[in-house]
Amino acid sequence: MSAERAAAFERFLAEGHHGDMDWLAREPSRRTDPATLWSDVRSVIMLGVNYGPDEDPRAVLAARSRGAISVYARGGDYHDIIKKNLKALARWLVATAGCDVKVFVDTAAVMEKPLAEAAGLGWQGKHTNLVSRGFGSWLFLGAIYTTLDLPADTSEQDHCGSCRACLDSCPTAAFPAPYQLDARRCISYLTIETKGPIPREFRKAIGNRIYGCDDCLAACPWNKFAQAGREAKLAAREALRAPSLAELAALDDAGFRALFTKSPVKRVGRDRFLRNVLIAIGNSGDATLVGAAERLTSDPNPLVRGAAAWALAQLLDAEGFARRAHAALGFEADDSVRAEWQAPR
Ligand code: B12
Ligand code: SF4
Ligand code: SF4
Repeated sequence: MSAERAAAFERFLAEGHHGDMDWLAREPSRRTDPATLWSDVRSVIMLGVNYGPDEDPRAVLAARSRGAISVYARGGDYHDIIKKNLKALARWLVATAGCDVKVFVDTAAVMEKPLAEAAGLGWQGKHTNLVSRGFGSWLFLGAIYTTLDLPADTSEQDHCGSCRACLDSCPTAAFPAPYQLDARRCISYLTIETKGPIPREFRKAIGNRIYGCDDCLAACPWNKFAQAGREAKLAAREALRAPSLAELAALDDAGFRALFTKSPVKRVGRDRFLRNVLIAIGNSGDATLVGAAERLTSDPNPLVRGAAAWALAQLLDAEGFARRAHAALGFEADDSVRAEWQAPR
């Protein structure tokens, strides 16, 4: 990876843009220098898998009583699906060329985007993701590190030009500058990585996005060349295209696991997911969802109870909320939940 990109990564960490993702800051040289991760590596083969949606993923944002799950999480878990395919390819490589290999998708200390750019798959756009001339912003990435000495491809050029559609589309102003993301402001980070309550300043802007966000990707004009993905296991499940918030709010642990079996959503667990659903309920303007939020004010998990209090604060009038808060504060012992009942709306 170029020294310039390595320096940009160091700056991202120094500015704290990684938030609570401490694992990103652990041994940064393993990310910026593949040979530090594995000293035998001679070449990196980068792969992209098209997961282009078959509809505008932003359409569901207008259906405020429904939840918006980002495109990458509407189907099966790409980590498992792509890793399986990469392993098959790696086995073939080993059998054919007699080399050693390691296979990575997302979770290892590998900077997949700069590596994919260097391999000519696309360029890192102003939204910081890889954009491809053939597939727009909808490529998952994976890597095969190998001991084989392969000729290097030509790196792709930046084709963003004067466009800034992705930067202007972000609901939470998460880009301090083009090509830089402050993850702490990104809805993807807030709904997936954040373990505690979502900071108040972002709750309204989150709208009905309950897992991830696609706004900057979907705004990219290069998507006009994109095609719907063809990997059946990655295709959107009907139940996850625009799920009803009322139904999601009723999920217990077993129901959550059953609905999200083999889905990346499973990773956040039922309680964090319900927190997100309650933020969306608060933003729905739908009075029929008061009962769902009300039920969750007595959930065993404080994260859920606190988000339920916030949702009620949005849906009830001031007098109704004050009455409800007074009753709850009579028995609520958790400080973070008490703060939600006491906070100004
Ligand atoms: C941490 C992480 C996140 C974090 C931080 C995202 C980020 N942009 O860093 C959070 C949780 C927010 C996140 C969100 C998402 N993620 Co994510 N994430 C990762 C992960 C694990 C590491 C990324 C990383 O190293 N970040 C650290 C930053 C500093 O690195 P960077 O983005 O490359 O930053 C570079 C630029 O800032 C650049 N730069 C700085 N200044 C300048 C100036 C110029 C002129 C240029 C050209 C460049 C430049 O230099 C830096 C170093 O290269 C990768 C998987 C992996 N192992 O690589 C997936 C990955 C990046 N995520 C992915 C996806 C799909 C998403 C989401 C779309 C999911 C969703 N729908 O909600 C969103 C997109 C949000 C966004 N706009 O980036 C895909 C992206 C695929 C692609 N086509 O690029 C990846 C590659 C996973 C995969 N295997 O497919 N993600
Ligand atoms: S994923 Fe959403 S919140 Fe995150 S940077 Fe893109 S538009 Fe902004
Ligand atoms: S929306 Fe425009 S600026 Fe953003 S990545 Fe796409 S081409 Fe680049």
